[in-house]
Amino acid sequence: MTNSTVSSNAAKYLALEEQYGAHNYHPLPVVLERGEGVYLYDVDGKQYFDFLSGYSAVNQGHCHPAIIEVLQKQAGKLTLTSRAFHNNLLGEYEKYITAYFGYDKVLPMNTGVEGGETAIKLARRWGYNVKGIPENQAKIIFAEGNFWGRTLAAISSSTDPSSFKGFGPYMPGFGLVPYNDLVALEEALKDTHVAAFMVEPIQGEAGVVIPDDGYLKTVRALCDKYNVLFIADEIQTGLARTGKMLACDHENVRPDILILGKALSGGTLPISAVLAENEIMMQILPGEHGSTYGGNPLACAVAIKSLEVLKTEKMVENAEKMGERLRQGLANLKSPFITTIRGKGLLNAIVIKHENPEASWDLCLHLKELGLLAKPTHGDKIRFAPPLIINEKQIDEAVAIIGAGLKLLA
Ligand code: IF1
Repeated sequence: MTNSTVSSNAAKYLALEEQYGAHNYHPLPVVLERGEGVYLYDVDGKQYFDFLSGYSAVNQGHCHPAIIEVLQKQAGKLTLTSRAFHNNLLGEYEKYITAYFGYDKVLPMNTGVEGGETAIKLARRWGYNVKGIPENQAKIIFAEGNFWGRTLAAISSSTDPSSFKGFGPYMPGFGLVPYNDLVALEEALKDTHVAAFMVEPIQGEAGVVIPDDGYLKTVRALCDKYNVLFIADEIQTGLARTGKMLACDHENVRPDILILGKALSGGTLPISAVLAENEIMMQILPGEHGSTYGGNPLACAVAIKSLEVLKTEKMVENAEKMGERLRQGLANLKSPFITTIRGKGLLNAIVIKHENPEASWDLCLHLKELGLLAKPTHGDKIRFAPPLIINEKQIDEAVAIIGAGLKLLA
């Protein structure tokens, strides 16, 4: 395993985290202090390409000027009213985002996992009130390899021991089918107690796993056939990341419940949203769900601008074009260590094959030294997901860095 040194300046910060912070992460040894567009800068002023984008939370680029301007202006005016009272931005935001994605209503939350929890509560409630599932018998089906957060419900659907082991007992009423397996899914949906199937259109954490063409279309058809809600977790794949506004748009399918997060704030603060038609959304009555910060005016202002710039700056089209260029550039490296290059738009991953089991980590350390930040997921996969504002010259520079890093792996 390559040792990566940090400057004495950076070491100070690592020591503080080591002593005073929970050890719930294993970050790359780099200490950042500034972000601008596709670049991050460490405490010593070194510049890096950000090829993780906060796990797709920074689609619009770090500190997007228009988003920051709105953030700063609203922050000095009104940041939180709680939902005990109304404010002048929540309705405006709700109108904007429901028109943007074509749903009757939105339920605003904060983190992505709260969005997932909200979607499951809505589905269960719909299951009881509309589908007629007997009380406390509702089932939710998930795909193996899913990741939708760290709460007890989220880990109860996980197939990754590093997510769920040692945190039991687990949430009842959750079932699993293999991802991209429509025969298994149809079998599971025949159970009349199933309220919903919740799935990522592309599995992010699993290593950018893309289902077969037509998978989402058939998921939609099977959910219709068996009167089951299709919940799309677009927290990582949504908001232009895959070269369409939503990853579901690649197959023109419309989920019954759409979950958004991450880039909904342009990487400035936690904002998530759950969108659905009235028949589903109105199953939750006043006082039955919410959150202190859900729908706060600061988040509303920021989310409107974050959504707006995706369109005005044509980030969907750019993600598609730059993603093609990135994958082609990686292929042209003809590296003996890359066995797979996969992705849609600017959600990509390479799979590394090397006798050294730590090769992916070592490669990320080399890339850090060369000026590009990325991190392995599940051992041998490295996600490459830069901000969607990246241009051709920057893609080419980044590919050259990745090529140089791969050469150091030999
Ligand atoms: C961490 C992973 C990615 C998500 C999808 C819901 C959520 C996430 C598809 C929950 C969050 C984050 C969590 C973050 C790292 C990152 C991640 F590596 F953990 F798995 F992206 F793949 N649905 N993903 O990807 O959203 O509650 O975090 O706002 O936990 O370190 P959240």
